[in-house]
Amino acid sequence: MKLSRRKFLGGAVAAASSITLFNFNLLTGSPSASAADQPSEAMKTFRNVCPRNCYDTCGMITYVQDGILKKVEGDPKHGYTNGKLCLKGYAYPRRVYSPDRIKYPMKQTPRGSGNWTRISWDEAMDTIAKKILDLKQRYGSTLPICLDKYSGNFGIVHYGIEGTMSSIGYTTRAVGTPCWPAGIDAQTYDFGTLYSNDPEDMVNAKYLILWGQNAAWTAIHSFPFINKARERGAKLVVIDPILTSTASKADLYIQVNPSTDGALALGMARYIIDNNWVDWEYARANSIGFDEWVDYIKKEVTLDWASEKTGVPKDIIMEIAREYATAKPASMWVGYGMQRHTNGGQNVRIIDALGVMTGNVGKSGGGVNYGHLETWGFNYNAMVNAAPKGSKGFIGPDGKEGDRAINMNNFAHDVSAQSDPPVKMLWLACRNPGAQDPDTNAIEKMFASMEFVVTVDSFFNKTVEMSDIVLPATTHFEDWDVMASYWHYWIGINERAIDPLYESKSDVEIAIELSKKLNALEPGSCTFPTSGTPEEWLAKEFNPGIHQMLGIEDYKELIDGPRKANMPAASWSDGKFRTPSKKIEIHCELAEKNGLPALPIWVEEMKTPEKYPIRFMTPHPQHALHSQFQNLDWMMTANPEPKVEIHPVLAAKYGIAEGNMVKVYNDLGSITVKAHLTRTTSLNVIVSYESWYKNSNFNVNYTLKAIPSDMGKQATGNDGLAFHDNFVMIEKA
Ligand SMILES: Nc1nc2c(c(=O)[nH]1)N[C@H]1C(S)=C(S)[C@@H](COP(=O)(O)OP(=O)(O)OC[C@H]3O[C@@H](n4cnc5c(=O)[nH]c(N)nc54)[C@H](O)[C@@H]3O)O[C@H]1N2
Ligand SMILES: Nc1nc2c(c(=O)[nH]1)N[C@H]1C(S)=C(S)[C@@H](COP(=O)(O)OP(=O)(O)OC[C@H]3O[C@@H](n4cnc5c(=O)[nH]c(N)nc54)[C@H](O)[C@@H]3O)O[C@H]1N2
Ligand code: SF4
Ligand SMILES: [Mo]
Repeated sequence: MKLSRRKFLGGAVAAASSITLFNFNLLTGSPSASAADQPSEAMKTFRNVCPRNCYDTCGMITYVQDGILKKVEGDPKHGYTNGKLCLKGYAYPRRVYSPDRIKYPMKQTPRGSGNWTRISWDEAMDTIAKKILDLKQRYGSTLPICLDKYSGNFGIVHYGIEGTMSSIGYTTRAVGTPCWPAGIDAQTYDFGTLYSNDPEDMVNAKYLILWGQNAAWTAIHSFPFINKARERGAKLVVIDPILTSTASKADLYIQVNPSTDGALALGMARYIIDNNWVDWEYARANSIGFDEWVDYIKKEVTLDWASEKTGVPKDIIMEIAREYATAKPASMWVGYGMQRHTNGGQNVRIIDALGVMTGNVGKSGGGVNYGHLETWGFNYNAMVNAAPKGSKGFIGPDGKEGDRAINMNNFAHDVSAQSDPPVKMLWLACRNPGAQDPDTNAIEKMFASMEFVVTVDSFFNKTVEMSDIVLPATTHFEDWDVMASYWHYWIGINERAIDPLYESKSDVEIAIELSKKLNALEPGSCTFPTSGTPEEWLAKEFNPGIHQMLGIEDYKELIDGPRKANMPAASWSDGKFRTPSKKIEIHCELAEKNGLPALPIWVEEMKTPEKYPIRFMTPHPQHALHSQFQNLDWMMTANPEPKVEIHPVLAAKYGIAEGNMVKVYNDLGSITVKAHLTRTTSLNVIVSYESWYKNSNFNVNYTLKAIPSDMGKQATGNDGLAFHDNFVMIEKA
């Protein structure tokens, strides 16, 4: 029977009889047993951690009765998230028991038709394994198989997804990160790696600049620490082209022209030099090239130039320069939004240098804070699998045989560009390129050209719609895992609080199933272990280094509560920088070798094309984490539809009124979305928060070109994406 997606989902609701049985309460999210005559078990609690790609990585307490997840709360033992969650976190029961969850392995014939039928795990694995073996036989290697995994679930055991691929042979891999690569490279050039102060240490700041960072939405648990600093007298400055929720909380909001933050920081540096607020002793003792940079600023930078470039009045530049340089200690938090530009990495390097010049690096209450990976030293046991004997790989420029890397940030084009051998099969897990990647039309075309597509997910998202087979993924309440954060220093585990719902399996269990099937069909064709429970997989991730860092002897101690890594509050407080020179490299030869300026000098921003004079910014949404959460009923109540925010003066120019439908378009594609007129944005910038709404074609990425940012290659394999250098035209639809 041919079912439309809508019909199928309707059918799925009826199939979820276990939920209706429990009288799932729409308002509280607490399923209460309707069978009143049945004695209930006592409520049990479990420890979980939100595994999303979110700064906060919240500790959770999960309440379970009679095998049903009743509610989740913040874990009071988690010192950073402190017993609170965001709305998305509290909505987890709506996600776990969502009628829209993918419940069983399903196949779609033909792909894209909406004609889904339920199949058994055995049939799913048989079809997939036979396709893998067929491709290997036809092409002499598994290189036609391409994995795209990113941040749907950042749990350490989920690196088993990479393990699935390495265990079948050398494959094609999407490499890179859309989040933060330009800034990572900037900090790698400057300090040797990215390494930030403990965010709890923000309480010690006397002055705080949030630079292109929307913490009120994307890292809400930082606010108690920021507010504590303010109670102690600190001033909060927010620099953003949009008057965000975060900006609305600031003592001073600075509406900077997009992509000109480097000019603002250079203007500040000039004023700091002119007034001799420079911490010469710190800068000269700890860095190389500092005087050369000061000479550049004296020669090339004026306050008038900085003001004109950035749109920030001169007296404001002087005010923040003076305050930042003299507050001691002053903290900067550089967000990922501001580096999503063609000069984004360079702008971060200039901001880094501003921190060095004022002696704010290596200090409690200071730092140029961006993120860190200091607590991620797990074994990645599920990821490490030798390719089967005799596997043929891709010979890289270094002559070594291995996987073939392609650019995650230009996925559609890079997959299509492969010819020797071509990519024929995609495996997607924790990844939704149909919604999240640039150039959605190119993504759709590329998917259509594939022989076979497998997606592992929990919801029928845009990528699943373009797949042949979908496998149902467990949620983190149904699985064991361990979670680290790229922002705070806490680590916690996910207990299996409830049994996997329906026929869902975790990503490592899927790898086990695939290995069994492949080895049955062709012995030796897959090296992934064919046994192991999820908890055993978790246990294998720990090592003495992690134990010591957390002050534990066994991972089970994390069931009593998350632990904080034993590390200094201030990054770089030991002055041991990880650059080749062991100093902060204001003059960086590695950057120069990579074709970038050696010094943190101004690099021009991308110019607005004449045909498309409006910048279309698409930052991260409040009620979604990319394509996750916004599809849930609670989120639809909180935020029922997408909007494009337009300044009233710009709207008037195009005859657009509040609530009108607006076509936003450029050479690449178009979207039609409802206008919201607001002065929170500037005259030539419109804003739509990227997100996936259920039953909606809204997807900002139809208009987004895959323009690279300036940095990222050095540390992450590929340059980042200039998401916010996207230009469009608008008209009333
Ligand atoms: N609620 C929620 N939380 C999230 C996410 C989510 O989707 N939803 N995503 C998570 C992920 S994966 C990431 S990478 C992080 C991202 O975390 P953030 O960096 O906070 O998020 P963004 O919204 O991408 O960008 C932050 C701000 O940068 C601004 N910006 C853009 N261009 C410029 C510029 O040129 N200069 C300046 N000064 N500002 C600029 C944007 O207007 C935006 O307000 O958040 C994580 N947390
Ligand atoms: N226009 C625009 N586009 C952007 C951005 C932007 O600022 N503007 N931001 C970019 C950034 S920073 C990021 S990080 C990317 C995010 O891109 P993605 O990582 O693709 O985004 P998500 O929507 O978080 O997750 C992808 C999928 O993982 C699934 N998933 C969750 N848990 C599991 C699991 O345990 N197993 C499996 N197999 N699947 C699971 C989810 O259901 C979801 O469908 O988007 C990028 N795209
Ligand atoms: S999405 Fe972020 S803030 Fe919300 S519960 Fe998860 S980790 Fe916490
Ligand atoms: Mo991200």
